[in-house]
Amino acid sequence: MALDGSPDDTICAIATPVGEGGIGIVRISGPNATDVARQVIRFRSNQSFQATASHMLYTVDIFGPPLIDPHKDSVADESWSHSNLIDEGLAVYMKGPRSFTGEDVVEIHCHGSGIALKRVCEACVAAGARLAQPGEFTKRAFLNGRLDLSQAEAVLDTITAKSELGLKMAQRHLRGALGQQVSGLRNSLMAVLAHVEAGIDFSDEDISFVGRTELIASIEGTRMQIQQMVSTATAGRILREGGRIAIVGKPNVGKSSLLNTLLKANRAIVTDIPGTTRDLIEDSVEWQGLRLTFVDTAGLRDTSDVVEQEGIRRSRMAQEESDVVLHVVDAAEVGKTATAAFVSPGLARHDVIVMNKIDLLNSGTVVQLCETLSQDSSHTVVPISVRTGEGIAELKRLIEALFLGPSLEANDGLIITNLRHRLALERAMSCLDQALTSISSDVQPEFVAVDLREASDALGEVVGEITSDDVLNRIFSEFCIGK
Ligand SMILES: Nc1nc2c(ncn2[C@@H]2O[C@H](COP(=O)(O)OP(=O)(O)O)[C@@H](O)[C@H]2O)c(=O)[nH]1
Ligand SMILES: [Mg+2]
Repeated sequence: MALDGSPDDTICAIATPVGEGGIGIVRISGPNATDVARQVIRFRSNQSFQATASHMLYTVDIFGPPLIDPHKDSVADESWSHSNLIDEGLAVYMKGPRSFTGEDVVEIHCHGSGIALKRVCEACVAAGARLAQPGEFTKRAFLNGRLDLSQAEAVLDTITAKSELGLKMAQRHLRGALGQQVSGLRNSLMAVLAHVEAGIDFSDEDISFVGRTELIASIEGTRMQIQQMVSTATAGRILREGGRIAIVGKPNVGKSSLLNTLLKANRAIVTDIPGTTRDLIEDSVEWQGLRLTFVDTAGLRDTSDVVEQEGIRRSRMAQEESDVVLHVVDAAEVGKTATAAFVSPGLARHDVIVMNKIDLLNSGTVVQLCETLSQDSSHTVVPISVRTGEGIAELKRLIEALFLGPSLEANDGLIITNLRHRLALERAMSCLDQALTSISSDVQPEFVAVDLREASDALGEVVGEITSDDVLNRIFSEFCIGK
């Protein structure tokens, strides 16, 4: 949705979720916020907005749209009768710039009734406010310099957080940690750029303001820091959206049993009949603040059953769409045949081989099979028994480590969770690469300056110092109305 409408308008919206709740809040922001509110609420204590202290809560009666007296052509005082009463509640006035948007803000808190809130909003519109567009409050906060763009996006991430860790990261971004890091990098690039440009200006006099080695070292240093940030992006996406783990393997190896154990629920049917699971079965759990979705799949085998064939096709798809794949094999079977038969060609970097049913073998054999299988496949092999529970804790720890381990420690725990940020950082990196190539092939400093400026602009986009209206509109239209 386009965010037209003048920034000088006073806007209003229901700020709490749809549905019934203890309380609901209508937020009004803009130059006429108090004028609008004055027509909708009456202070119980006979106060007025001029006299009320900012950032205090007051008990109020809330009234519907004022009736116009046709003879007087103005708001009739008697019309503030009880027939117009919507609800009683509280009002708070936050005088700009000490408010979320930086403008004058009034919040009207009433009971969380959908009807009451809608009527309060209508009353505000009748009193001269306009309904806010999605994200318009946050957009104003950004335009008024209350938040940088990465912080504004963190507001959305906070609202939509899917896990505790996702919330924690959104909060770090909201407090400006990412903005500070990126601005710091941008400032150091600008300093380098200034030197290069000074070098250009004085080139006739052949004065080199910054030594070549120094220049290269400085650009490489910045590039490395950006790369470190980019390397956290996969973990960031998983924090935001959660991770997907597919459980695949031949029929009857214990995939569904494993799913049930990991979910601690009897989600999938388990039988000793091969081909029991024919469709994808998935469910999510939260571990260590991380939301993980496990997908149980149909066993992979040649079959003439069309339903099972479709199930197998879906297994392959689930495998492709997952971040991690658990390849389950039956320990007793591994013992019988050459291990090569168990190393599926579809093994990807993060995949794990899970050797189930180790309760059927003695522990010496298990250790030996694990070693051979992991050597032949160059993958981690985790021996487990769903039946006895052996190895399950180790498997869980491994999965957690795969998702969060290295990236959480990189970059001081600050993680890139937003695709837009990642793309901008990658662009900055490739501009710096270009600059480094230019320097090493001795091209004119002017070209180096262009690349450095582009890199610095790309960083500026992350915090919103350099951003087009289109981009802003796209970002804020993702918000809900009232935010
Ligand atoms: N001995 C033993 N049997 C298991 C174990 N895990 C699963 N099974 C059995 O193996 C059979 C197939 O299990 P299921 O989960 O349906 O396998 P799927 O076809 O891969 O989904 C069932 O009879 C399970 O009870 C295990 O750790 N040890
Ligand atoms: Mg199954």
